[in-house]
Amino acid sequence: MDGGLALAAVLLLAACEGRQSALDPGAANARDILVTTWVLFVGGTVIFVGVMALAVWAVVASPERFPGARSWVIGGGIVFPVVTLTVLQVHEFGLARRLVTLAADPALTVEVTGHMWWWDVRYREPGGGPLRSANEIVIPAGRPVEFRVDSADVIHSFWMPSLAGKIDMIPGRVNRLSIVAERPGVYRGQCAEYCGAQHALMAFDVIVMEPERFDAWLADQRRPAPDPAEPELARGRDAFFAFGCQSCHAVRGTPAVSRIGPDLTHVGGRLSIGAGSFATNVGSLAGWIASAQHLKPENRMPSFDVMDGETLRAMAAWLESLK
Ligand code: HEC
Ligand SMILES: [Cu+2]
Repeated sequence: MDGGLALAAVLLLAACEGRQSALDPGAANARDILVTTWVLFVGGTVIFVGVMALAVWAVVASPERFPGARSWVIGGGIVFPVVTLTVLQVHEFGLARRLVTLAADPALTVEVTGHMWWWDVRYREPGGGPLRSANEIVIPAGRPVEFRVDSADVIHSFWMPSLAGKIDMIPGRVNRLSIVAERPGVYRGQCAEYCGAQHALMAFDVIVMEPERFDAWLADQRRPAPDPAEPELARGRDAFFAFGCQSCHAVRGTPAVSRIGPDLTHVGGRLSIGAGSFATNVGSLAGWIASAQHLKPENRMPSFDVMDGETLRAMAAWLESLK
């Protein structure tokens, strides 16, 4: 029994850490929310235990051993809740204000548009043009970053539990959020508003980099896709166009410019595909192309299951080479 309890406690505590945990904050925004969570949880527990103890006492004690009935009602029933709730409300106003306060001049703006069921991402530096990516967000540590989110279809919710609270992604409206990520690392975000069949597979990786590394990364992302270095990769690229992938995807540096699906210019350099669903490698890319509808039913990309194996491998290898 004791062993079981200890094991349960260890498992529960272990679940608090990790790349998608509101209990393991990596930014002031998330830390503020966590502190409030603990205050409510511990305070609520203490009050609950106190009220239950009083209730038991009231039942078992004889009336003459329970003096001051009136002052219990006024003190416990009116004064205590009014004082406690007023203090909490004031704290809450302050918290809400801090959470929505935008940095005066963010070092980077990241625009994110929710689609059923993936994320279109644009980076903008002050004075710079937009740089498009998808399903992965890279930001510098220690610098203020502003997110501007909206939706292309239904209401989604943009949530990076380790870094900030949720904000709704609403069609036709831009919601904003400022954060300063404190430490480099890989975090995970997730859509937090039910948005259809594949809501659960609408996630993304968040990579927080040291500022110098981030600058190098961003400069590198501006590069268009390189020309294929090997005949197999060239074959993969040609097949990409022969099968009409460009009708939904963009690969900068090629004639593919469509915005219906995720930008694939640097897809091979991203940690995952299918909106945070599968680790990126030649195998998962080939699997996705051949059976997107099997891996993520009803997503907006058809399965291309009519290709011969060699063509499929070449296409996957080309995409994987787009780092
Ligand atoms: C009808 C539009 C359409 C066509 C045609 C299409 N795709 Fe897609 N593709 C999508 C959409 C939409 C997604 C996002 C799916 C999701 O995760 O919900 C996607 C996702 C992907 C991804 C994963 C990207 C990521 O960052 O998660 C890859 C890789 C991909 N497509 C490759 C291809 C290839 C190769 C072809 C041609 C054989 C192709 N697509 C044809 C619409 C399309
Ligand atoms: Cu969603």
